Amino acid sequence: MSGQNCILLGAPLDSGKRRLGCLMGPDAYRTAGLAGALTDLGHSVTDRGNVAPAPFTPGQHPKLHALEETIAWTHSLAEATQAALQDGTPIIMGGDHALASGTVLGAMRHAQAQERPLFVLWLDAHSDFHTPESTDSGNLHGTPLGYVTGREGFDAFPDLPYPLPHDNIAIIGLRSVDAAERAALQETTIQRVDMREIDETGIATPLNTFLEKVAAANGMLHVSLDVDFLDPSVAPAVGTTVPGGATVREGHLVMEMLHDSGLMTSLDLVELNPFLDERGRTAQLMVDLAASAFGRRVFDRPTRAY
Ligand code: B3U
Ligand code: MN
Ligand code: MN
Repeated sequence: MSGQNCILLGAPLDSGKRRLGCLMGPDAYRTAGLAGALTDLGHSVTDRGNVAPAPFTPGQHPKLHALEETIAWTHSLAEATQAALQDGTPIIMGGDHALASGTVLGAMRHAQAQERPLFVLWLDAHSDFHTPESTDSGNLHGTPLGYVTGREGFDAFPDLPYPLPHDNIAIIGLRSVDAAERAALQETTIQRVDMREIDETGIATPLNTFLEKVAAANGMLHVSLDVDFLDPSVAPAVGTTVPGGATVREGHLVMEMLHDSGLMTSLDLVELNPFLDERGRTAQLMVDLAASAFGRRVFDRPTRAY
């Protein structure tokens, strides 16, 4: 594959939960050398700097944390992502996972304009499928998949052009799903891959199933990589660590397969909290994973046709 136009967007959104630090994420990715890693692979890279939230007035909500700020980010990130998709492959440097309400919305708008379906691959220990009603924590980083699929209670958020179909979503890495999410998810056709399935079949099998579906539909593919997809022993810089996560090797395999598929059209890197990192190792691992998704490999091999 020839060089891509990689567009870096900083999204220092820290409003999706109470523990602060993800606002330092974009600069940690810059410091860890994300742009250089992509340039070395033959891509052209433009860093558009950091996005800012749309103007907002903070309010008080009995349960939801920083609702107005998160909605303001959803507006601005949707616009920035949609604009970047017109020029290349956006890589959104978060920021916590609440940012994906904006980036997926932008990707949905872009895909609709292209008359192509959008697919979403969610790499995460959590399912992030809550609604503002069902969340116990009140943390909106637990709600973006609920929002983009058109669940109820998101009236104050930007209108969706259409609800993202459940058939177009896969969540891989699951090991922390709240009871309300579990009940709701089981009513859907979202492809739900927990760690048990990964242990039983290997991670490539369910990923191939999903990528084949994306390819058959000529879909666009937004990938949202949460740091906690990875095991905390290798990726400690995240507020919500859950033991038993993906290994470094599983992470790279997913990214290499995404590259070989040629299907990924946008990528979120979310939940990195540099304040919790150990000498930058989590930031560095996330940069290395992104490099694998853009073609870094040990040896060339015949690519699989999807
Ligand atoms: N499901 C819990 C925990 C959580 C979701 N996403 C993260 N943590 N990172 C919640 O608060 O909604
Ligand atoms: Mn998440
Ligand atoms: Mn998570």
